[in-house]
Amino acid sequence: MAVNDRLSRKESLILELYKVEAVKFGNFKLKSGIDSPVYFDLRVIVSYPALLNEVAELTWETARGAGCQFDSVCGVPYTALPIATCFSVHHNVPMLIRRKEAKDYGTKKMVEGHYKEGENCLVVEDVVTSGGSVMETVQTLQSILVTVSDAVVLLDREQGGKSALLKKGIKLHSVCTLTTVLEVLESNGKLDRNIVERTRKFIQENRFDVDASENGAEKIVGNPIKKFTVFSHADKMTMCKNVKLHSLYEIMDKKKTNLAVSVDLTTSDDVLKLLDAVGPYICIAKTHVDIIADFSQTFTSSLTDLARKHNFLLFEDRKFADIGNTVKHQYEGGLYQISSWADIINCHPVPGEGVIQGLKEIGLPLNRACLLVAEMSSKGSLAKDEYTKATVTMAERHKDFVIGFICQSKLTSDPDLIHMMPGVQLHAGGDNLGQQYTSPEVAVQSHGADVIIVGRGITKSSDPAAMAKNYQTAGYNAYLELLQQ
Ligand code: S5P
Repeated sequence: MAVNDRLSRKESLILELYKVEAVKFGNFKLKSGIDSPVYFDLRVIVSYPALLNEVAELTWETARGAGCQFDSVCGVPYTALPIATCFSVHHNVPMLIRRKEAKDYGTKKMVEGHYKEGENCLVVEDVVTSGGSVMETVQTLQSILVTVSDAVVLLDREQGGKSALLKKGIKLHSVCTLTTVLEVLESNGKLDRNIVERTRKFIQENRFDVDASENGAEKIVGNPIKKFTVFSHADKMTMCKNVKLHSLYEIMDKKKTNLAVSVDLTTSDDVLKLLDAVGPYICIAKTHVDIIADFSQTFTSSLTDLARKHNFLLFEDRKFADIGNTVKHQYEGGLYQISSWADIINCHPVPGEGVIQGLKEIGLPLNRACLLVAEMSSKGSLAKDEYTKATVTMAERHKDFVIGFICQSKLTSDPDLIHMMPGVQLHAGGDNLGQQYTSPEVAVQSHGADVIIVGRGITKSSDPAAMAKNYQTAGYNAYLELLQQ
């Protein structure tokens, strides 16, 4: 097809989209309360089959013209689904459907269709602003070990999505940009200069502030990166006084990982096998030894052997929550003798400082460390507000033993206190028992997690080692990006 021919098709497509009000100009109040002079709602194109077909054809030609190679296509739900369907049917390429329902994620498949691990999938989207929605679909595909190198979009709003995606290794190809839309509509007498200028100014001033791709209608997602004072792991090593925390930062720096795996498996063999496989990618192995059916002292000595072999710390997630005298016994004695092998334990601050004092009496002489559960990832958690604040004060008083928090947000900039965040998976969602997930990137960059804790995201994978590597890369890259801010 001649270039002029393509340009004229693009022009008539833009005019058609304007005609059916898929692109509107005026004053639109976005969900955030911000007034926007432009609004895109590509959902309407399903009512115009010829238009949908043309959108799909031009998008397909753009991907092919850019030399994209792929085994399958996947539309970002929901607006891009019909576009991807047209690709699939007209060009005989298999399609994958990404489920959007986050609920019950733990028990439901997130991707429908047959795929092979390692196949390359082209992600299709209608409008890209920050690139956030494309990235969510990419991460879902990566979580099933399908790779993505390219995404194609009808309209790039030129608000930073293209470079944000490129940073994550995804090349974005667009049929048209917002600049093209403005030029075409202005030269065809649909928009006057004032509107064009106003729209350009709005777009420039709102880079990364809105995400227009959710269901084809605009929504605010906020700035992706919150500013914290961020220090490198090497810097933290020199700043922190606690020896155990120092050795953790040393491991994180050396192995280039901020990933803790939560090995919630129920037999010794399964736990040990998994840890041997994911060992190279983690800084911490978190256990719940009381769920292991065949627990024995041999198991804990194998655990410590693996920790030495792969250089990670052992964190027994026992969440002590009783008076000091009781937790002392629970920590030191009983079947599990936790203090004899776990580098790190945690406790709820709910009983008051006695719980820390009791644990400290046992743990400190053994050079062990403790985390306080300041916030929880589960829905309706009562650990919030004043409770969380009081937890931070408690931690500050016991920094010889307490090295930080299990939390969901950045609570302090004290280098002696670390933030470990559970409730992390490659894509947001939850399980059917109240667990809530955020992505490694959001955990690190928006919630200030120093360590991400991932359980089923890795343990339920068909290839836990490859998946742990994915999480290591996602978590560590998010940290590196934050450092460069
Ligand atoms: O708030 C919390 C605190 C913890 S320690 N939320 C959590 O999920 N955890 C633990 O992290 C939980 O006990 C489990 O071992 C792990 C999360 O597992 P996943 O499979 O949901 O990633």
